[in-house]
Formats: sequence, C-alpha cells, structure tokens
Amino acid sequence: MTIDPVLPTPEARDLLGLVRDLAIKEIAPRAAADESAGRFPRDLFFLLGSSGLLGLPYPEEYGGGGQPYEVYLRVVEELAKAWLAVGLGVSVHTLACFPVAAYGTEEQRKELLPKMLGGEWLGAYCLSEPHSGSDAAALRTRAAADEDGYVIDGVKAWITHGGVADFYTLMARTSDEGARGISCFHVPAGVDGLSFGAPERKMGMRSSPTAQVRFDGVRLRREALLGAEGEGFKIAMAALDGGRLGIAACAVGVAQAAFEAASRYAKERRQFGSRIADFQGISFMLADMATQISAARALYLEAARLRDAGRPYGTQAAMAKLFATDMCMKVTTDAVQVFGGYGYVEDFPVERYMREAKVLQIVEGTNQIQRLVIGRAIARS
Ligand code: COS
Repeated sequence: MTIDPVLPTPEARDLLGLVRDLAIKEIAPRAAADESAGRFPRDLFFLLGSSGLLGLPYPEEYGGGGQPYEVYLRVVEELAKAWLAVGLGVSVHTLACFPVAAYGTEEQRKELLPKMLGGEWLGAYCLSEPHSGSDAAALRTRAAADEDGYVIDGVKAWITHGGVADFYTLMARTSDEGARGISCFHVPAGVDGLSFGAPERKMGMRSSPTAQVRFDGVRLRREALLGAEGEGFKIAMAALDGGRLGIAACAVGVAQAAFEAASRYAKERRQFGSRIADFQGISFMLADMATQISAARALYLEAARLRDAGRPYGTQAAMAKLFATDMCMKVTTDAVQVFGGYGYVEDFPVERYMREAKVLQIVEGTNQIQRLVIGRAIARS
C-alpha cells in the first residue's frame, strides 16, 4: 500500500513517473551488490545529471530544473527508496550547490552552476571537523587572506563524497570571532595541497565514500569566496535548513522501502495455517508503519511548502528531520522483526535498511541538535 500525496502540477507528476522508472530499472537492482562491495556508483550520478535530476530546485537559467522544493524532495524520496547512497548523494550535492546559487555573484553562478547542476561536477559539503561536529561554530580550519586570495589549512571530517567529489564547499575561519569569523569557499578538486583520508569503514552506506578532507596550504583565488567574509556560518546554517529536509525525504524513502518489503512478506508467509499479515501482532505493526510514514511525509512536505512560499521554515525542517529519521529507525527495525530470522540475514534487504536508517539520525545535525533548534525557537516565540 502506497499513499501518494497530490503533486502540484502535471509536469511534476510526469517527472516523478520518470524517476520511478529510472529507480526501478537502473538504481534499485544494483543497490545490494554495490553496497556489499563498497562500490561508489559515480556513473549513476552522471545519468541523473544528464536526466536533469541533479539541479531540480535551482533556476533553469543556470541549468537547474526550476522545480519547487516540494517536488525535488519527492524525487529524493524515490531515489532513497531505491538506494539510500543515491538519494542521500543527491541531497548532499544539492546542499553543496546552495551557497553558489543563493549567495554567489552573477559571475560565480554563471561560471559554476551549469557544471554543478548538469551533472558534470559532483559536490561535497565541508563543515564538520574531527573535534567540531554538533558545535559547528568551533571549527578551526583557517583561510588566511594574502594579496592573491586565501591560503587554507585544516582538516574536515565525515565528508560525504570525500575523495570522489569534483568540488568542495568549504567553511573556514577568516577571523577568530566565533561564528562571525567563518567564511564560505568554493574549492575545485585537484588543487595543490588537497588530500583525503581513507574512506571510513561504516555500519551502512558503504558504497558512499565518507572521508577526511585535508587542506595543506591550498591556495584559492579571491573569487573562491562565496558571500561576504564572515557570512559563512549563516550560509552553512541556511544550507542545512534545506539539507535537513533532504535527509527527512531520504528517511521516508528508506522507511517506505522497508514497509513495502515487510507487508509483501507478511502476505506471503504462512504460520499456524494463516498469512502472518492476518495476525493482529503483525497487522498492527504494519498499520503503525504506514501511519508513521504518511505523517513524516506530510511533515517534510509542509516545511517544503513554507520554503517554496518564501516563509521561514528552519524549525519545521528540524521537526521533519527529527520525526522522519526516528520514524525510519523504528520502521526498519520493525521490518526486520516482521521477517523474523530472515530479516537478520543478507538474503533480504531489510537488515540493510535498518543499518542505513541509523546514520540518518546522526547526519546534518544529530536529532539532539534538531531538538535544540526546535526548543530554542519555542523559547524565542
Ligand atoms: N539560518 C540562518 N542563520 C542562522 C541559522 C539558520 N538556520 N541558525 C543560526 N543562524 C545564525 C544566528 O542567527 C546567529 O547569527 P548572529 O550572530 O547574527 O546572531 C549565528 O548564526 C550563530 O547562531 P547560534 O548562536 O544559534 O549558533 P550556535 O553556535 O549556538 O549553533 C547550532 C547553533 C547548534 C544549531 C549549530 O551549530 C548546528 O546546527 N549544529 C549542528 C551542525 C550540523 O548540522 N552538522 C552536520 C554536519 S554538516 S553535513
């Protein structure tokens, strides 16, 4: 059972149809094998780019899709349902493009966006450091200004696409004034002094490389600065408001995949002479899963519609990320339970969904940070 919320336009319906087709034919069939081999599907990102799916929420004049955020998120959900590494990869890439699209000069947009949005370049977003995760403003990577531009020194940690990206959107310190001393930069891959740690050995999402990104005297031109000096923390936070909705959509996609697998299995598996779907113990579990998934989807769509209307939406984005990712953990854990022993082995995908769900409660702000963001908004109101 899938409940499909109404899409805003016939064009958006066609787009989602195309994405579902692509997901079924090109993406889902490879997920299990590539995850287990730890193979990054770079070719799929080229395919998504050439199909116009890597720049959906950005303006058409720079090569984007000109779609509402609501539609973009439904696409991310479908991709994540087929393979989280791809859905999350698209979300991270979209996050990495945001500072250029929203804060770049006209020259920067014209120069950088077509390659970013057309799929030629895949992006990474460099905020966290080994000692600063939740406390993002404590970052230490330095961008020292000189007459030609900036010299970057420092280490970024937990970077999705670290080592495989074509550009790195970097937050670095241009002064010691806390959050106000941080600036945002565009760093092309291949510059001298840029190197990478070995990919982290993770619980899940093994096909999506996560690595340290090291800057050792990396020289950047003055034009690499995005926005004004000192504006980087606000840019980073504004980017994350949108990124957190991407994570919420990914969580709904993974949960939907787990729910569909569990309900299909429950209708096939017979015990005590009946389908296990007809036992209340299982059917109530499936009913809760379906309800929670619909609620999470409604929450991210509500936040996206606020964003599309130009209204503040950061608190709703934090709520959507919090609710959807906790929901995804519960739904995928229950899906394993529905499968019993078969759920715990790699012959079925639900154990992978459960491992994938865990990271969504951590990335782009732990769910404790989301509660902090929501709690502060309540205290301010
Ligand atoms: N949009 C725009 N500006 C924002 C903002 C947002 N969503 N959130 C905060 N800001 C601004 C504040 O208005 C403040 O500006 P002023 O100095 O002009 O007042 C500035 O940024 C500092 O904000 P704040 O005082 O709230 O910063 P804190 O150090 O307390 O940090 C949290 C706030 C904890 C919310 C932030 O560090 C955070 O989100 N941490 C998690 C980081 C994260 O998600 N990492 C994931 C890895 S990146 S994929």
